[in-house]
Amino acid sequence: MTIELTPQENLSGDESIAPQGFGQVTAAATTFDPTDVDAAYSFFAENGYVVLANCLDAVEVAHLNEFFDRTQSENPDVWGLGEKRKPHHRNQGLIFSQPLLDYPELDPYTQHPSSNAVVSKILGGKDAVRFSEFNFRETPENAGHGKMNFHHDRAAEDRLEREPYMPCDWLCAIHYLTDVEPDAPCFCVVPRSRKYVTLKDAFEAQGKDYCEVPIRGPKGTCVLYDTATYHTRLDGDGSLRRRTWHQYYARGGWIKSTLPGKTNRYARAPSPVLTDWNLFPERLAMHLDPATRLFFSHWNTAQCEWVASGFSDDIRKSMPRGEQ
Ligand SMILES: O=C(O)CCC(=O)C(=O)O
Ligand SMILES: [Fe+2]
Repeated sequence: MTIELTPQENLSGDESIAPQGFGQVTAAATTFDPTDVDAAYSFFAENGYVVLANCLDAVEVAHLNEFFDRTQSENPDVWGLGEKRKPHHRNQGLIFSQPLLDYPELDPYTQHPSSNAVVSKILGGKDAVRFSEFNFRETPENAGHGKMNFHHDRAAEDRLEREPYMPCDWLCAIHYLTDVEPDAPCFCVVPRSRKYVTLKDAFEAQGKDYCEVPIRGPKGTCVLYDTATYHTRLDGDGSLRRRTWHQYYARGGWIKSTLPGKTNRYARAPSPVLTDWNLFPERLAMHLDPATRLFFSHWNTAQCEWVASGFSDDIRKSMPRGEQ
């Protein structure tokens, strides 16, 4: 099956200047060693993203690529490669939305030791790290140009004025599973953009400091970004393939914070759920180890109903992406 991206119109930037954003693309991103936790954290706290080198070893990269190959051939429907393309994520390449549901072989990746220390520090300590979502994506060969708009993912209103800003509400980790060379599609961020309501606001306020940073690197590279930070998938030459693993984390627990004009009783609640459809399998949600149960404790109402049903297959089937 030929998969082609459907190009978006550049609504967040300026179409007359660039196909995506405002075309102020810089040369290269700074990369950190994930064991240098303080340096990686400081960079993230200031910029809203950080790139970590060598977060997956060769065996893991081979395993995950073999997982893509195996599931695409044995179970093409879960990738939207079957008879019918799936109703969601149709225009932006392939996605396997909920691979954790049926593949316990992926469990060890959910709290990966390479990035764990940096992830914990960003979310306010290891006891505050919660799981949100885990998916695999592929921009296939010769998929063309998607011109994905710069956007932020889910973001909390109070980010615009709370003090202090950190820890962030949701954190996404994208791991490259194929080499992302200059002509491949790549993740691209706008540093220090998480407190703007639109990309244009960031562009106008930052002036000559505004930039779009393309993140390229060998397989095993990990990008951590605050979901409130503007980003996109920057198109490559339209022919090279890119495979990625996307994992979202949330922040757990209550923390003190202040908002201008509010009493000092303001406190930040655990992050709300990221989506209304994402499900956690029984073996993780009901894990015997309390720390693992806490990590998988951010349930949405679909999950609550699934748990109440005794993790019924029929209930799962009735849910969007329940089987994809
Ligand atoms: O795949 C990418 O590089 C970015 C994807 C993204 O931003 C999204 O799906 O929200
Ligand atoms: Fe996004």
